[in-house]
Amino acid sequence: MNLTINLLITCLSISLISCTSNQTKDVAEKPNIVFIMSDDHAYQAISAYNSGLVKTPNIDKIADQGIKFNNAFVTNSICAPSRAVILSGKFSHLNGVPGNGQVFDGNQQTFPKILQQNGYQTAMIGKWHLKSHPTGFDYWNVLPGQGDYYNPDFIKQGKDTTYDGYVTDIITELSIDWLKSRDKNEPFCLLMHHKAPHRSWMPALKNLELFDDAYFPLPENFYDEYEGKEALKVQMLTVKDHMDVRMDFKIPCDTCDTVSVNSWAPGEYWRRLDRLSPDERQKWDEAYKKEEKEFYEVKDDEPEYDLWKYRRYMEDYLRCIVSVDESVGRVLEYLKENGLEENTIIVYTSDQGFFLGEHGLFDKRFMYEEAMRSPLMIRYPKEIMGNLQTGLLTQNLDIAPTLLDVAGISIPDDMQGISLRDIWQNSDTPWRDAIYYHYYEKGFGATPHYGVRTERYKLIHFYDVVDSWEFYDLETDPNEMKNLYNDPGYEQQIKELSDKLNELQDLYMDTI
Ligand SMILES: [Ca+2]
Repeated sequence: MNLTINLLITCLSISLISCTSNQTKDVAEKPNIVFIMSDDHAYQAISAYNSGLVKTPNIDKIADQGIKFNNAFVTNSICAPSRAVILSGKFSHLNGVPGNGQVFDGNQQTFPKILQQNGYQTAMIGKWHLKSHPTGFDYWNVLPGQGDYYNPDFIKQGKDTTYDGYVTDIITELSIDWLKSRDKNEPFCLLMHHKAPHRSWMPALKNLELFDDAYFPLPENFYDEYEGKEALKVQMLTVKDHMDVRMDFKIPCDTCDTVSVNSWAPGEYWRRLDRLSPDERQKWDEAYKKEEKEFYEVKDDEPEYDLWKYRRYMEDYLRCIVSVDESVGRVLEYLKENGLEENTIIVYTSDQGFFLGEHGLFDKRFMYEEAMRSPLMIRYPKEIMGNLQTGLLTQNLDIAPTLLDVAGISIPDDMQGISLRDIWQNSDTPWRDAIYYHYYEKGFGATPHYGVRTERYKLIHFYDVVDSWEFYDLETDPNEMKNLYNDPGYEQQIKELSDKLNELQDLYMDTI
């Protein structure tokens, strides 16, 4: 495998002595862990994955100097469930958080708890979103619920507190402050979880005019008509029809038609904006005047209005990404300046992927590629020489076992993931040939579904709101436009995937 060759060549070029001494140090010195996770960060909006949309030079560094996972998936594409899977290393049906409504039981086993029991200083800073207070952390300072973008409230070790500023900057500063104050004789594990770029995509005030002149072409399957896709016909998550003029496009139009579903009422949006000081609010209003003017020019011209909606979506979403990238740069810089680069494993990921107009959608939830797949990259110079990538099928389920493995701690038998360390250390390790997915929530017109994805094929069963099956050949149809489930000629492949689905449900103990 290419990975082995790359590693071997790099190792030999440094000389055998240095490789040997690294191995000795591994035993003596526990690695530090910095786990950075953003919320709803699509891999399409990371230049290491897609150079066409936005530049993310700092996030890219983690991939350039480490390993980039090109087929990293979640088990259940929505915020709280993904976080519970990552912490526990178990699927949603076993960790107690199948949807955003459940409370995470903090008494259960998590990887930070195990690290703490093994001498690690642990910290959780930023978006937690699991309803119960964090457990297993020496220090925690988290946003209540979804949190706010501006001058946000936090819960610091159980105590309500408020910080002035922009949430991404605050999470970064709190994280660096904690790194500075830690006991330098012990290894550490920092979880830095950004709120951004979650809806409703409110950028840092200094970035409100970024991308003003940019052109964002619609994705080629923006106008997917959902033929053979019964679940997509009933969802309420399209850019065209389900974004709110005020909350999503930031246009202060009280008479405009608006879409308010679930808790995302416009009132909620204004409450969030009310957090700005009068000076900040003035800056905000000034910055969006251009967009407001454009809105009245295009709103009655449908094709133009669609383009405009997509552009409004991309502008604010990407403005939020720019701050996340800056944050990663600041953390990398701190590690470098403090001699922590070599012995720290840095992970960058998102709690899931996100649709940036593919199939006409925003949001996540569905088992289509853009929502199910997340960015994942790991930098760990002691073991990964850099510029590696892999297409093996990985899941957020694997993060807990990976971090425990790197820390030299045995992985509990009841964790369901596999250590990714095997991928960069031992190319001959047999790897999974399929992944299992199960989404449960019904919000925004979404239908619960489960399915299986192999390297080439995907089989999905929607149940409850809509009962239907979908089957895709990702090699001939990477945009998942043609549901082949009822087409003649695929019976054999569908049978194989169906058997695989049953096998994985048994393996992971998911009784449907
Ligand atoms: Ca999310």
